[in-house]
Amino acid sequence: MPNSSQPATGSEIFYANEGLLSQEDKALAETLIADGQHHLFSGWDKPGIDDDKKLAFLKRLRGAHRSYPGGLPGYIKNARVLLADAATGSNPYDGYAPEQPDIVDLSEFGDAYSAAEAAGIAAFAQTAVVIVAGGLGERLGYHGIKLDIPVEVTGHATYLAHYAGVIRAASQKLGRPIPLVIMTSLDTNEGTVATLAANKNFGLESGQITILRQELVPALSDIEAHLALEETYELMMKPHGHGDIHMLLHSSGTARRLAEEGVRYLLFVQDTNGQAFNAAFAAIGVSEQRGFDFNSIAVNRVPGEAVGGITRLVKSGSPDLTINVEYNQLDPLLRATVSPEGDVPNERGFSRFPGNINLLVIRMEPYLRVLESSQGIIAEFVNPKFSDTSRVSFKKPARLETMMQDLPKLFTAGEKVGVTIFDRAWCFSACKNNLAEASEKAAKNGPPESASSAENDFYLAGRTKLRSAGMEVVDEPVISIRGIPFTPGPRVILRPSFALTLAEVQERIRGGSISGASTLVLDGDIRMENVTVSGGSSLVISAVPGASVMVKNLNVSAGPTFLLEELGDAEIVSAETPEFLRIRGYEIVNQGVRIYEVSEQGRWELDASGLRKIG
Ligand code: UGB
Repeated sequence: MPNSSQPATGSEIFYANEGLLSQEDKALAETLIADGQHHLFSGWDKPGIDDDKKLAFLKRLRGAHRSYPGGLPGYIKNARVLLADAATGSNPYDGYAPEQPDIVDLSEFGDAYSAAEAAGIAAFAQTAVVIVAGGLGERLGYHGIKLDIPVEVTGHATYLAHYAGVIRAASQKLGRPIPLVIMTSLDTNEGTVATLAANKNFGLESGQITILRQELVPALSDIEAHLALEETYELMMKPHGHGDIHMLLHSSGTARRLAEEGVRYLLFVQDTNGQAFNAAFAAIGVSEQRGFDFNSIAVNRVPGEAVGGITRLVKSGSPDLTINVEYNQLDPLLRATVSPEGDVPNERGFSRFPGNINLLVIRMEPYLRVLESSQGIIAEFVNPKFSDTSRVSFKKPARLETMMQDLPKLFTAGEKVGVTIFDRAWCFSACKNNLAEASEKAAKNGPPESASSAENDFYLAGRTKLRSAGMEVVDEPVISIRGIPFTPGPRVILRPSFALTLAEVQERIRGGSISGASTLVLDGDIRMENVTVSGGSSLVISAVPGASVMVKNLNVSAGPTFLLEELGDAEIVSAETPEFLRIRGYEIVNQGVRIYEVSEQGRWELDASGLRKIG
């Protein structure tokens, strides 16, 4: 026991309290004390005071210990190694020069695109979709889970409804339930589970969905990796990053189970990219065709934007490494090597290296190997902000982080890493920024990545598909809504139940035209021949599974429609206005559009004389 004239040390006061603790907690605390973490206990009171707080504190420590492979001692050990490197200011890319990675360019449609898409939709039968949805959307200023945000406010399909719609349609088409894994966090788990329950899993079987919840990791207060306290009895915890998905797929046994069920590819998708499945099938096809073990779907990157650049790093005596260089590290790397002026536009106006959008196709076999050897801890890093040049203490606590795109850093056996480039708006339009930030980006000709630009691109993808099928599409002139460019029409929504691939759209549409601020929504097994939608009118057709509808020689040019109405200054801040509208600055009002709803199975026809069953 401590001498009464001196304050008790962490270990003394801890032992004074040991009667409170379970064997497991005691063993963990002893390990931590032996590992130099006495301070965690030094502020404790004597037994009888705040005992409930002591137990809650130990529960938190236990949780952090259990959720990290190697437990807290492993975390502290990894942290010390990384912090020592950070203190010396060592550059992970020292000696490497960036070169172009192995790129397949599918930014235009054509034979190569069609062949890749055909190979990919077949391989999708052995693919599982993994959505990382643990992020909070702080930049967006939205308070719910991002998966609940409608990707479009004509039919109000949320991101999760849209993704699930693709998986449902693909499962039906391919005759196999496509597995869906969703990574949640403390912030998003409850909301995600509630949304799935409220929507009956969006028609997916419950066994089809796996939820993996990521945990926070302890913050580190200095170079010695002392775990940071908010206050006595309160451990400071921080997010570990989207790379947790690999750890969770490993530690939960999900990756191995999926492999045993025949899954050959994992497709990783961010929470709010409504364009992801326009490109995903062709990208999976490229992985098949080229034997890519790790295939990053990428875009032409705008210099300075917050997406990483994918480069092949070359250094004599070391194997080449094709990897995402995160946006904060790209400019210094370029300055030190191939571009003294830094991350500046090339002759085409883009950054030298393709932009990572964290839409990844990973082959299961090498993935399992890497998970096994790393326990799923993928290339952790630490980014401490040192308080002075002695590089010992921090301005604020740091933590270890991981990024899901860093997996190739652990490849060792000659795995093939490649990049597939698509047209940007076709494969990527995230909903990440609030209107003020988005309009600043737009003013600098950068991608706004707001809810409005994401919706704009969602309709654009619909128009692009119709055009590729030979339909005449006449765009309205672009307007600006709160500083963000928006094309008011035609607004085209082709649900996954209508077509998953470009080839299917091309097969289902013959001739016809669409123009003005018109709306076309097709949901189900529908074919159109010589259909005209014009004058800001609307055509909405929805058919249940088992019903097929042939729409022929129809001309829609009047009637109630969907009106785009901008929100006024008062409405945009009003608590009465739903937040999903406030983050986009407009609403789309249904004036009472007639919906051709086919709720009975069989063959149907719709033409100028109306809708009727023909078989
Ligand atoms: N996410 C989680 O699930 N858990 C976490 O702990 C953190 C995030 P951000 P970031 O495509 O625009 C990435 O925060 O990290 C989920 C790439 O690193 O939106 O700034 C979250 O829910 C970058 O190279 O992105 O940047 C969301 O679904 C570039 O690709 C996803 O992870 C950039 O995304 C991304 O989280 C981009």
